Amino acid sequence: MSWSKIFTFLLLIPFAAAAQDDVDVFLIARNTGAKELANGDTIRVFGFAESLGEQPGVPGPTITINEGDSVHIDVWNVSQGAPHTIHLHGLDVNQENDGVPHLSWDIPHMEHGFYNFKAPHPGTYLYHCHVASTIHVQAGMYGLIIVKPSDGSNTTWEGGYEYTSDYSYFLSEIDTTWHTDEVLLHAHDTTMTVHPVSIPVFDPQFFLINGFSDQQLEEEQVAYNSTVNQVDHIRLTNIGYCGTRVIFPAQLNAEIISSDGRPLSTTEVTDTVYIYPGERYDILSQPDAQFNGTIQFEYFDLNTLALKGTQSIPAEVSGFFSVGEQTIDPFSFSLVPNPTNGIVSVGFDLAQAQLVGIRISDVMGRLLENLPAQKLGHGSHSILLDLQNYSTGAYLITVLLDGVSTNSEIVILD
Ligand SMILES: [Cu+2]
Repeated sequence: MSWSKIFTFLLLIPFAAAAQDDVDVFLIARNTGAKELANGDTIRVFGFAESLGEQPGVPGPTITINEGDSVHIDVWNVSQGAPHTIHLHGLDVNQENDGVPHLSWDIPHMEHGFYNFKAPHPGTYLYHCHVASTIHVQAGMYGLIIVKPSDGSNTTWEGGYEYTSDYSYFLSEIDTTWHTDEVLLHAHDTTMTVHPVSIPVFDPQFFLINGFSDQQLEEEQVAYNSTVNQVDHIRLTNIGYCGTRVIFPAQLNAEIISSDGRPLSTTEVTDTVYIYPGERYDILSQPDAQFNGTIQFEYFDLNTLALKGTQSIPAEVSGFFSVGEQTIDPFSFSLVPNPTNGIVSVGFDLAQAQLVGIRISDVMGRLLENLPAQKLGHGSHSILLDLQNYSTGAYLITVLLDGVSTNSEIVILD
């Protein structure tokens, strides 16, 4: 097929039609990409792009679809040599669309093919090329697939957990010695003929989250930002050759709800998740305290369990709830007496009738008591708090107005 014919055809294909039930996805496979690493070096990569004019990204484009959608992924191989496929890792698709080349088919240079499937269970999945996959995956041919429930809502699955924000941490590594022409230009075929390639022992120097590492992560939108009591969804996916230990701050109350696209019958609250190559975990977080820290990622060797590298991303939990574009102004109140022998009066003025609640936490921000809210009219108010059952120490008192958290004050119990 000539280039002019391909170009004409491309113009006619909708880029990613967003029809409710029919989704067309377009991927260009290339062997000639370039990726800038955290140390400023640029290496050669393989990868997928959404258009001919784009460089392939590592990871490739994220494919987001709804349960029940009929999905048609049109893959064009303009890779200058190697055949490619798309393996839909973890999705229930038939043999024809599974993308394992010697068990189905592959896409030779300058040809294209469709992968068709009906999006099954909501969850987190991935795609990758399955031709000489050890090399092509490390070379960069992978991307994320997110299946949302049929209505596209922020719910984990039909009848599942509702959440506010959706975070994705896609883990992989790069060993630059695998990104030389010598390794990447090895002979390809799909007849399972052995072509000896001299590949160095995998010993990565770069440990990636969503394709970036170290100071690169500061510029990417990877930070976890939430507010107290907000429920968020965190998707963990590993397409590297290391295992990764993900350590969440305890304040996030991270709960594993699903694994490899299937809800767990018993969920588990934990601060540590081990994720091995090809695995996905869906996590719910619901921070119970203001917090400023990090989520840690520790990449370890699967054979020796030796720690190979670490990354961290900021995790910030704010005590102020946003209402639309606005943040509630800090609300001032007094604590009298302070220090106290056990009874303290919380005094404040209201400009209008509001629902008032009070929260008692320890100084680490851990919630100890959440007093029921009461409707109060405008004017001056004082609410007596009985702390006599608490041990001597400092406590954070937070007043909530109409369910919205204000700033906190410290009370000292003698
Ligand atoms: Cu490939």
